[in-house]
Amino acid sequence: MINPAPAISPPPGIGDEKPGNQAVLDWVHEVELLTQPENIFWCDGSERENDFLISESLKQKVLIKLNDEKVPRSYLHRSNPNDVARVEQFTFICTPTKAEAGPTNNWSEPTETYAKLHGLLKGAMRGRTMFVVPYIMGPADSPLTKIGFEITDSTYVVLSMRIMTRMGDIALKRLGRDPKAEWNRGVHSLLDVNPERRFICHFPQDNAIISVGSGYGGNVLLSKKCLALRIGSYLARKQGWLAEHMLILGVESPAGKKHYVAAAFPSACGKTNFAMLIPPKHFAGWKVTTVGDDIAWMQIREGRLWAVNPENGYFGVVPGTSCKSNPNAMKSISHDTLFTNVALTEDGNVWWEGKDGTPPPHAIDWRGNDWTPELNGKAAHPNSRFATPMRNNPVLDPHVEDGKGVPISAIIFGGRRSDTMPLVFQAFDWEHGTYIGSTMASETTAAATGAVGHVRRDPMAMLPFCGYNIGDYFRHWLEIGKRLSNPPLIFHVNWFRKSADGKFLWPGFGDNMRVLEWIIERCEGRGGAAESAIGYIPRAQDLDLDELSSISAEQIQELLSVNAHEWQAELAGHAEFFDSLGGVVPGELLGQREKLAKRLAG
Ligand code: GTP
Ligand code: SPV
Ligand code: MN
Repeated sequence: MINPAPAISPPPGIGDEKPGNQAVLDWVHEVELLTQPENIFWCDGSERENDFLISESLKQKVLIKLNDEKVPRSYLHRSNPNDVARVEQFTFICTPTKAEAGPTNNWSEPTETYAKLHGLLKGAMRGRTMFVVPYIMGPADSPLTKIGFEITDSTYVVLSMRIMTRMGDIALKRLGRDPKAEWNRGVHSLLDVNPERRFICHFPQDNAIISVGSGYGGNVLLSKKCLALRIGSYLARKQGWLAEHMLILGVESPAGKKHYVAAAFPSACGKTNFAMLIPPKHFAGWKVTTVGDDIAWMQIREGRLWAVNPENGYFGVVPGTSCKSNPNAMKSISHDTLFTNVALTEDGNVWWEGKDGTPPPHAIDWRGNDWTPELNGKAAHPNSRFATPMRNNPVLDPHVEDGKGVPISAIIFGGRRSDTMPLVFQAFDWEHGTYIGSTMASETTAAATGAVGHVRRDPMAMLPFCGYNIGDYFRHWLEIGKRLSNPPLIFHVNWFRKSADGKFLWPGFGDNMRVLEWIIERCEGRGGAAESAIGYIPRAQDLDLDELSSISAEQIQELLSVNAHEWQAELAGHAEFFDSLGGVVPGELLGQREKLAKRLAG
């Protein structure tokens, strides 16, 4: 077998500064005894360390340097072609009982799972360097902030964690010397990057994660889906807050009034794009700013929900990103960016489907093979990604480092639905909104392995990320609502409804501002709507559609319509989903389904 991560030998002064906390030292020693690495590299997050790791990764061909004039200080990584997305079928929640993991998670018994994984990890880092990455999730001064340590044998993981988290000394300072301090233990090894030995396992009761056999994104950047969502949601329920798969954006009107909204869309369904939205010309004076593009941690203060983004960077979908669809993302990734699985042009630039300009006559595709536009294959993998620091975002919100977070006026659920779901509608109240979130559905995307384009229920966009029983999660949402004297209003959007000839009805992207403005108006007690069976829906005259010539009045009607046949099927889908959960759904939500059925029956 070719060793995918040969050891590196740092010069003195790099990788040798141990933390002062004995509990961490003990744990690292245990993992060292198990995995038997050639050496241990203690990461401090410094520039010098980063430069060294980049130079070693270039030597080992883990990274390819891009043209420094076209994309300064940026690199391309190609993952193993068998390892290009999250693997939900190999993701496990290893709570003491199966009931705690609930009907939507793969469960495996913790003692047996530790034994199996320790078997796989035994000697796994022979001839390799074991990196210890200290990091925090959340602003330095937030009460929600969590400390994590990730042990990994991949330099790509270390370099990505430096972008995606606040990494290094900042975490050691926060940890201090207290042996009882709380921190997450993450162990990652590439092993031989074999899908048959690929497991992403969570032990929420131990605040621990073990991931083996992958080198890709959400499988291995243990801060992100594993800690911030799966373990995070488990802790959030115990501690009375919410850990959600949501973007957070700020929206300021020309009069200077600012609101924050959080939105849960499933993977590859538009969070990053919405979080960086540039309003169309017609909305001169409106401004959208980004707090986060993927994860929101929210707590109750003074009867409201306040949100922080635990991350430090964006791990975003590349294909489709252009100056037309998302200019702020294009600026963000124009320098200091780590690309994964995009195509490489002859002049050392990056290329992907949907980028501005004409395709290059020749490139190297994401697998490392020759590519020309005449070939039918994709140049970039559909789930190719960028990792870029949030500091690169020209519309980064000024409150992103604010430990108390930002107050949330609206929560938006949304999915990729070619039919049934109107462009936007508003829940009657929190309980109804929780029902809408709990029955959400979306077409599957390339962000996870498996079939793409089939509609599945994905409650609150958390199906792959809820670290405990989904019934208890729904109950937690209902409980949070009861504690809020000033709850956010809840909405559902669908940018992806299609006409009979299979084309998107709504232009999307910047024009989503038109929907966002209506949402803000509703939050301010203004904004017209018609009451329908499914919630409040704007009439065409309630939306600002000026200067939107690309779309006809009939299309608007279709976008805002509730089709009785489709909604009967939808209602049946809700029942089927709730039934499939085997009795864990709270009575309030079953009651909401009955009420919806009555309203639809008219
Ligand atoms: P994750 O990082 O996987 O959680 O994805 P995400 O929810 O951040 O999705 P992202 O914004 O990266 O968008 C995913 C895909 O949807 C991209 O190909 C976008 O171009 C496309 N997309 C985003 N917003 C819109 C929209 O308003 N309309 C249409 N038609 N496509 C959109
Ligand atoms: C998602 O799939 O929702 C992502 C990408 O944000 S990954 O980090 O791979 O999970
Ligand atoms: Mn995501």
